Amino acid sequence: MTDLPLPLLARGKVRELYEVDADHLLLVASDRLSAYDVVLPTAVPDKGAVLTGLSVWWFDQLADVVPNHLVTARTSEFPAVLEPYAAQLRGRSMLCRRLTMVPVECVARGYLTGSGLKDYAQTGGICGEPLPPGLVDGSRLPESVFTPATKAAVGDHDENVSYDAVVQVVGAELAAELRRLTLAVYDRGARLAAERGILLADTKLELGHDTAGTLVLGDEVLTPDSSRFWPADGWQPGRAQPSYDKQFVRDWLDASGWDRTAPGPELPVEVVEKTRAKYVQAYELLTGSSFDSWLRST
Ligand code: PZK
Repeated sequence: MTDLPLPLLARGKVRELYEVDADHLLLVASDRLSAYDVVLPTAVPDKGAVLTGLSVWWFDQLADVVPNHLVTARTSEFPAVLEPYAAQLRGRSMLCRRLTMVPVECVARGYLTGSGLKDYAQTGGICGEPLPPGLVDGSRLPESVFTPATKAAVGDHDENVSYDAVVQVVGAELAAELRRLTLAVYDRGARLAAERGILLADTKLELGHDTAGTLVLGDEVLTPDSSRFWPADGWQPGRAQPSYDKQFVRDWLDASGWDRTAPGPELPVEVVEKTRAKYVQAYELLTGSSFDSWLRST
């Protein structure tokens, strides 16, 4: 994906994490996208930069709620060893402070879908939190809920766990802080996005401690890869909601006869172009700035 002269610490489905020095990491987002849990062979130009630009913007919006790990996204401020790679890294990479990550996937949901819907169908609640009867796929929840999960091995799905299970892993004090911060980030993000015509159905955060022991927001935040983005004007509880960013891809894949096994088919250029436009549109709607201005600022 990216061949940097740095140790690769972790590789996600569509991004990579490199060790820069003892205190710093470089998070690099690729232009790949996954659909039906398979990473497709076709890149969507600028997707990594859109997600990085959104994350950086959200970090700033959320600065009064929680501190974050971002040091800089300007390639000119990256360590000198990365200078030859500036063109490949521009817009899609963040130099971050190294944290000690909390081993809990911090998820907040404001709408019922996905694994939350599955849990609700089986138990009448999510992660042990009861919910009213009669909710359907896409229903708005009476209030946002913290639905933590434990990290699964690469390729597997995270497993929803109860709040009590989180207390067992990290203690009562940190569990309460994780819940408070996760809901505060989600509520702020969902309120702002809804004003711009985008429903943030749910989001997944990664939190960690810095060397001073402060809880810090890591990873990428409130992006279409870490959250479900739905167009507000297409919202209709009782069915699967259209995806803000991936719907053209899903529609084309559904009609292609693909059996949802890897590697997946190459996407036609018009699907790639329409999908790129959705990512750029999400950036510009949410931030109120041009995507070009993001690229220029890095
Ligand atoms: C860290 N991840 C998840 C993200 C991947 C995997 N600031 C940090 N300090 C220490 N560790 C992490 C972070 C961050 N962010 C994040 N795993 C470790 C992850 C991106 C790509 F492959």
